[in-house]
Amino acid sequence: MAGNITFSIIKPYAAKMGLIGPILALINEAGFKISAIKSEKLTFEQAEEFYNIHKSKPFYNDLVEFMSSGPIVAMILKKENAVEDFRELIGNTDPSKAEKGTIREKFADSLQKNAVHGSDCDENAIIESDFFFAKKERF
Ligand code: IDP
Ligand code: MG
Repeated sequence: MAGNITFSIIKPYAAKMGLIGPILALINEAGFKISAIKSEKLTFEQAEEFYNIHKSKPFYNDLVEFMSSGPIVAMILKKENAVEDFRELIGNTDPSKAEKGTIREKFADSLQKNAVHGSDCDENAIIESDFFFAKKERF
């Protein structure tokens, strides 16, 4: 059965460019409830751990550097079928391939600076949520 939470990050460049509000508006309009939210700046080591799954990829080091380059907004989002529906809302990893109206199509700058993160499965949604949020920070 599909889970009802996903985890998302508004990435540094989008946050810096004033896109937090517009991105949250699209998330809200798509029917997601915000269960937890905070702004923080990851250390290089924290970003390494978060993206550990991509350690062997050629883009790993640049990605870790980028993700620790400025403040991000982390959030847990609630909705039926959250992981799949959120992946649909954000669009393809590569914004040039993202469907019209998706968050990445609208707000991404590049493949790396693609505005938002979204969990890829229920198991990772839980792992990623636990990485950022204590129980008392979730509602
Ligand atoms: P996803 O964010 O759509 O799940 P992943 O394949 O998990 O995509 O990649 C994680 C992040 O790494 C992407 O969101 C993007 O910021 C970055 N990334 C992925 N592929 C590339 C690449 O080929 N070049 C540079 N950055 C990449
Ligand atoms: Mg991914």
